[in-house]
Amino acid sequence: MSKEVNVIRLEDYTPPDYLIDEVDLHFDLDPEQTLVRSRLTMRANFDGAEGARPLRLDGRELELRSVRLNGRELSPPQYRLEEEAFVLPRPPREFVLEFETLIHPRGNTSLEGLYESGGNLCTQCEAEGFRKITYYLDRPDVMARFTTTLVADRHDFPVLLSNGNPEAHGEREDGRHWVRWRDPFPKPCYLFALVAGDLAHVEDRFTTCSGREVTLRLHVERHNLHKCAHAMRSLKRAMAWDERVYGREYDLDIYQIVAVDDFNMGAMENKGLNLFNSKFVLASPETATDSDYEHIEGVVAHEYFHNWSGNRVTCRDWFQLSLKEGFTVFRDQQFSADMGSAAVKRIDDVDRLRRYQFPEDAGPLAHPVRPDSYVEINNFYTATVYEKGAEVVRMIHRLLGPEGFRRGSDLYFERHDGQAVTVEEFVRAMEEANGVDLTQFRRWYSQAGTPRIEASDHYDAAAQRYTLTLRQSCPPTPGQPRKLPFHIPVEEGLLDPSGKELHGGTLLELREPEQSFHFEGVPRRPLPSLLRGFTAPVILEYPYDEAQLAFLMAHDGDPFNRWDAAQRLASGIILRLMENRAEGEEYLEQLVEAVRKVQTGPVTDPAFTARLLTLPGEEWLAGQGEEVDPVAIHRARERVRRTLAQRLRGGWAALYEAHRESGPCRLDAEAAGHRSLKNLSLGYLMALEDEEVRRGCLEQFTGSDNMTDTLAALRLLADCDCPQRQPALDAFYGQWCEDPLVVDKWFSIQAASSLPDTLERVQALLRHPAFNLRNPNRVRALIGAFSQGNPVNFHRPDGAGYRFLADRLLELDPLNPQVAARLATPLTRWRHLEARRRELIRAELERILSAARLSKDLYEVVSKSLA
Ligand code: 0A1
Ligand code: ZN
Repeated sequence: MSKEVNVIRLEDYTPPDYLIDEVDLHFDLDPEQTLVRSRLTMRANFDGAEGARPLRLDGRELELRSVRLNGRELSPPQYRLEEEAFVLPRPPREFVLEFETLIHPRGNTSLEGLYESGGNLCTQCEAEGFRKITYYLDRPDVMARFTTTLVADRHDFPVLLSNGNPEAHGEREDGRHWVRWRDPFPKPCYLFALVAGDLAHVEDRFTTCSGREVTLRLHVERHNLHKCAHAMRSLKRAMAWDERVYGREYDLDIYQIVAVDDFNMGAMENKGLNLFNSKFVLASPETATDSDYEHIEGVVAHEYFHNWSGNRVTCRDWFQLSLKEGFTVFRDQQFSADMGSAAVKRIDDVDRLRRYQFPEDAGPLAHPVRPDSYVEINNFYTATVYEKGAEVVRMIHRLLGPEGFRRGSDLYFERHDGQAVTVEEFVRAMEEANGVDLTQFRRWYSQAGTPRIEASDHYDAAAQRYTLTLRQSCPPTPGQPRKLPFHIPVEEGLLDPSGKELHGGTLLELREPEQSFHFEGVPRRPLPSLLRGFTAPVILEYPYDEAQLAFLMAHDGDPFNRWDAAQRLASGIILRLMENRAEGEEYLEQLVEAVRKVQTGPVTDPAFTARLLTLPGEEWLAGQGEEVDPVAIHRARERVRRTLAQRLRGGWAALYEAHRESGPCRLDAEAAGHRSLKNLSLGYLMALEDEEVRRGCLEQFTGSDNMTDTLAALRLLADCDCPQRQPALDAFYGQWCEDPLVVDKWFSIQAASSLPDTLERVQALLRHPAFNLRNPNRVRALIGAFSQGNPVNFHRPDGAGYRFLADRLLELDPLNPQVAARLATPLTRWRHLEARRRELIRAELERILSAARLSKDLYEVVSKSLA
């Protein structure tokens, strides 16, 4: 990294020199100018003479009005102001520091610190946003008790919220009112939050396992009150589940969620006061899809689970982010699996991991689950820290079993309640509660890259012995040229030619670079089913032929591996067709027959069947090769889709009919499963480019009473150059232009269309009155959907897609660096592309880097991508 940037390293960690025990905050709120008064009760945290070490408090973009030490006003040189710090050269060992600072919420477009959204004021402090509110030790290992008083105009801001329990409130004569909140639990400042606004709420109650009554409130804009039921139901389910599965009880009198339209991420677990992107709260059948409903349930649970995994036990430093995120993602995945179809949930989670995390691990930004260094911590809220982190916790769960894992988590929560700890403490609790040694296993936290396992086997008929040999390796990643072997749990099963399980559910523990496992008393040569349930985040290769994959797809006792076999089968065929290899055609026949079997067989779980019949995504396929041409991949995949459509037309039509609902839309998982299979079938039928099918699709679009079916039909129409397209898009916008979350869908659908003029349409949409570069959801809906969800157009051979994205990044970076850096991801995935596109991307990255004032966020991502 050439620009002068400060690299933060794990090895440089030292405990804080000073601690804060109590924080008393007072906000005089106003969108233009807010006065923040803070009173910090502090003490030294080192042995040595008074004043031996200076105190440095973090602060950014603050206007300091006054500062007092033990009641006495200070002036320079008693203190020093730096660009991002307040420095007190010689503080006493125990003292009270009081600040008055001014901040400007309305001008804050970064959506970090205190900002305005839809006329309300709210905060986002993780990871380092609190320093944009007041001077503070903005690091997670400084935990303090917070009292917060909010004062604001009664008319504009009738609702005033912060962490903890409400303590007092009152009116003032000048039209302002105030509320005081007290949070009894010590917390790092990244968990601080406040909200001031004109909000309505729905309320419910939850009685905890020890009989305490908790008030649950969901605050939204008044016109959205009817869209809260699902989020509230999800919250209550999550609370009950965490008591039952982890023995974790909620700890305050009130739990509140606030939905805001302008939010950089999904949601935030501030103590007792979660802030949510409204996308993960609001749902009604007319406006939200089945997958929106699922995501809401998952995100509500995720933030709730953080109350223990993250808040009661927090991170010592930001390198430990996965301590809370990996564990909490694992917990929310378990929860969602329990609420619906566990097999489908596992498939969706692995699909997501492979789509987002595997490419990250194979690219220039690869980093371990516990990174060693960073420039901007906001860039490390990654699929590796979250999703791979969850897989690492899942492996521990698999190795210890559910009871052993629970013993470990009990010990972890008990031992570290109220502390800021590291990944090491988590692993140690798991070890000590179970008397196991996870020394080698710890490498999953420190070594980046996706391990590969090559499996081979040997059958000795005379001895009736089957031998499976697994060989592991891991490619080099930035800063890590060589890797040590991982400890990898590999679940396997052996099938005999009739599909009967000869041997199932054994967990092999691979620790060596190469290891053989012997199975005695095996009467016939078996077919291995490997890595069942995806017991480890690895790429496993075994020389299956097409017939064997079709066999596993039909007969494997593990539903995950049935799906995986289907993916392997389809990927192999698409990639061969792309290379114009003759056997591709022959194998395509086998795929047609395998799909026919599924189509005509019994359907017990329609959601699972829909997954089984979904072709692998283009990004995943691209990641399978080198020197890849994304346009060729798209064509080959389309070719397979069309062939399946033409050869099995009757089957798709029959499935479509069989899974249509009669009567009004139901919202349960079963009905959602039927919709997913029905809409998948419609997708294949639309590949026929047949007028009658198009009419049917339009009928579904106009006649549907739920967003899942409406959107599925609209997406297919938007993807086809037909007269029905534009009127449908116009009608949709006309109907929903007042609903921002639905308008986002309208933008996304157009941006993801595979039609050849999509980039030009996207460019025109930038000028649409509803487009707004300051709203992250809108940015993701248009620019994100185009660059991450539309490979064939983003990778246009003329490089116009890359240029488009680079232009947008340069526009967005000064407004919202965090979102700009995230949006740059597609430009970091160039390694597997063919040479010309690699060069085109490089040129755009260099153009960005030469821009005059780049944020740390975007600079880190772009410069590392070029390295
Ligand atoms: N801790 C949150 C994620 C989050 C991170 C940063 C944010 O703003 C910069 C917001 C949310 C979670 O895991 O849900
Ligand atoms: Zn989280």
